[in-house]
This record gives sequence, structure tokens and C-alpha cells, in this order.
Amino acid sequence: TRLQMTFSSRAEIAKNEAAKELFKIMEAKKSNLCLAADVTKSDEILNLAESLGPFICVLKTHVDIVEDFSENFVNSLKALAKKHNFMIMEDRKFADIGNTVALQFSKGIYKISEWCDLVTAHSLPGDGLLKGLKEVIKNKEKIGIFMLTEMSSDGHLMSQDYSNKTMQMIANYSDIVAGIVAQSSQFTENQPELIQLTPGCKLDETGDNLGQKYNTPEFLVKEKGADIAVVGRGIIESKNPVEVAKTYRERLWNSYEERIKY
Ligand code: 5IU
Repeated sequence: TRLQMTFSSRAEIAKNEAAKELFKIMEAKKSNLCLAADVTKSDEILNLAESLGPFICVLKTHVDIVEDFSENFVNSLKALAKKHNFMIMEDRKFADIGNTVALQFSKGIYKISEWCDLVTAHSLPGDGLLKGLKEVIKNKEKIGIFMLTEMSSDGHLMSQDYSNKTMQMIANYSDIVAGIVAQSSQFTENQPELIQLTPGCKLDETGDNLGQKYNTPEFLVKEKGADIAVVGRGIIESKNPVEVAKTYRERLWNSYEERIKY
């Protein structure tokens, strides 16, 4: 099954170009760690990208929390992504009709489609959303969409039925969908070409006081089918982000190596 396959063999069968590239980066850097760079100054994000870039496969942004956004910032971030060989994911969680998400994706202050490699979206509005995003992507070389099927937060409303229907929806969009954001494997038909990204990861299983729930790297990769785990505060609020990022990377990668043995 998908869980026993290597990332490099999955790169061969990926149907979305960004997913293919991401599998290759993971294998080359031996990293399945995604950093959630949830800080509010562009320099802070760039500093994280410079110091942690070597250890991550994806740097995830929430561009709407950046107080001093500029075109310069995205250009610098793109340069660092190239230098350290990681991809940039904007966690935009699109959730509107196709026409609106196409505008949100390509226009406004952020012009997300001009700099992101990967972007997240909800399936809630139906597949018109994917059609809208696809119209924007068709002029770009390599962008991959990650669709949310379930969340890490307490009390979220994404039922198993919702998740199953999301999986059915994305089956028709394999050229633009790179994977899913999920807490457990939602693949009904194996689908090793798709990547499972799983947020809510810390070295100890706790939570925050706003409903976030955490699991360990080992549990998420070996028991829950995560290909990539997302870590934010576990790294950026630690005393030594570089050392802690190395620990996450090692524990996540070792878990993957153990997983493919069985
Ligand atoms: N994120 C989640 N849970 C989800 C989804 C996204 O935590 O289900 I979808 C995002 C939110 C934040 C990051 O940017 O992942 C996790 O950050 P912490 O590791 O600091 O909790």
C-alpha cells in the first residue's frame, strides 16, 4: 500500500507536477517536516526560512498575518526556497465559489498564485472551487492544491462522510491536486500519488487553549499515515529553533523509514 512505498517511487507516479517535485525534495533532503512560519513580520519569516530552510521540505505561510507584506518579501522568500530547496505553501484555505476563489488566488495585494508552490482549500463549496483555481493554475507551471478533509482542532465539523465526499471530488482533479490535509489516512483507493499533510504535531501530546490538538511525529507518520507533518509553535516558540527543528526532522524521517519497512 501507499504506506510502504518510498517517496521516490511515489514521485514517479505523481500526477500533479508540484507533488512530484515535493516527493523528490523530501527524498533528496531526507525531510518530511513542514514548518508553519506563523509569525507576523516578514523579516521573522525570512530569518526562519534562512535558518531552518535546510531541514524542511515545505515552509507554510499565512500571508494575511504578515504586517509588512511587500513584493520584496515574497521575492526574498522565493530566493530562500530556491537556495535551501523547499516549497512554499500558502495555507489560504479557500472556501468560496469558483469565480471568487480565482480572484482571491490571483489578485488583490497578495497575488498568491504568483509565488506559492502549494495552496490549501476547503471542499465545502463543491468542485466549482477547484474549477476556479484550475483556471488560474493553467497558466502556471507547477502549483499543487492540498484539500482539507479533516482538521486537528477539537469539535471541527468535517465528518467521515464529508471526508469521503471530498476524496470523491478530488478524484477528477488529479492534475491540480497534490494531496490532502488530514489527521488520518482518508484514502479509499490507496492513491500513493497523493500526499497526506498532517498538522497538529509536537514532541509531547498536548494541545493549546484554543482547541488545537497535538500528536507525536511517530504516531502521526506510523499510525496515522502522515507523509509530511506540520510543526509551528513546537519549533518557533522553542529556545533553540534550529536544534529543535533538527529533532523533528530526524524523528519524522526515522518514522517514515520504519514505516516503509513493514
Ligand atoms: N493547521 C492546523 N490544523 C489543521 C489545519 C491547519 O493546525 O487542521 I487544515 C495549521 C494552523 C497552523 C499550523 O498554521 O497548521 C499548526 O501550528 P502549530 O504547530 O503552532 O499548532
